[in-house]
Amino acid sequence: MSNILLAIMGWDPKGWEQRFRALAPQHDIRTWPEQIGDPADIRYACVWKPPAGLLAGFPNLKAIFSLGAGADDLLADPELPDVPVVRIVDSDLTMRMTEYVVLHVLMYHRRQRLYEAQQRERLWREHSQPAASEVLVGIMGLGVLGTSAAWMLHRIGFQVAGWSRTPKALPGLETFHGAQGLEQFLRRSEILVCLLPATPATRGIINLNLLRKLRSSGALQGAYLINAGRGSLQVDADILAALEEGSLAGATLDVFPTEPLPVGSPLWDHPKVTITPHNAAQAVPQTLAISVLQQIDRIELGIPLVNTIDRVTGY
Ligand code: NDP
Ligand code: OXD
Repeated sequence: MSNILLAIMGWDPKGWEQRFRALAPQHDIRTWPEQIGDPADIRYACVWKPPAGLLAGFPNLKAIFSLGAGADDLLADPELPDVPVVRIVDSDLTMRMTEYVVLHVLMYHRRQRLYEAQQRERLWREHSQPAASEVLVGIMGLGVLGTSAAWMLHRIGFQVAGWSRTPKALPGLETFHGAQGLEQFLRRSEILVCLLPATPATRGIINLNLLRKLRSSGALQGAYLINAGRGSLQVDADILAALEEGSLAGATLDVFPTEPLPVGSPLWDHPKVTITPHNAAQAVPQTLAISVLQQIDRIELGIPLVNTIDRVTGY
């Protein structure tokens, strides 16, 4: 029997606890902060936003599992133990993100916000409708989530390009990489979808300078931003400035530098902004606990882990 610690902040831990106990009766599941017991017993930590320093108190940890796809909060802990950090890669989470991206791309493509405004005015007015094949979508971050969303948008008919750190070849998609590929990628993108991880290299990347490079003169006659990556990627004041000057025609934001988004933020009631509460791809214990337990099985069987975080690149 190995002892597994669940330390979850910001989400309701009950569903996780029940799911882990149901799926893994062979393990002793302990929950932070009430049921830690002897810290030396804990072999695996399954966590979401644990307080900095907490994990350093478990001397016999073999691995740390982020219960989400991103592990940036973990890496920000200066006392993070030197054991593998593993993130979630799961088809349920991936499909939820794909749904979110497709929903919001289509919302701009089909001018849904305009029709909602018209409905409030009881106004029956049709607007011209470009074909999806005329619209250029750019996905920043061609990892597990970005690639899945890119394929789905390609399937619908959009002209999709992606940007990543290292070169990629994806049939049917235009790909760009690195600093040298960024400008060309932006200049051809009307709808920019951001699915990058939070790392020192991506901090503040969605700023006014970047937003001004987006293609405003394409089929949509305006540029749009969808950020479901991390809040630290975006500069809120720059998004507002870009909306104000017209270099952005609309923005969907699921993540923010400060979460929850402060009630006083002007983003809340901006007519061109759509806000969701960091739930583009909800982490659901029903399926994700299985992924984590499979990884624990790998360790116990001596099989190498998959989806580990590279501490040098930060994702
Ligand atoms: P991956 O690690 O699979 O992909 C990350 C992608 O970003 C890769 O293509 C990588 O390039 C690229 N990238 C990283 N750094 C840079 C850089 N400096 N310049 C250019 N490209 C870069 O992550 P996922 O797709 O699984 O997840 C992406 C992010 O989505 C997560 O880190 C998390 O922050 C966020 N997320 C948000 C959720 C929400 O509900 N809002 C839910 C789940 C995740 P390369 O391929 O070359 O390595
Ligand atoms: C994640 C998230 O990283 O929910 O999985 O943000």
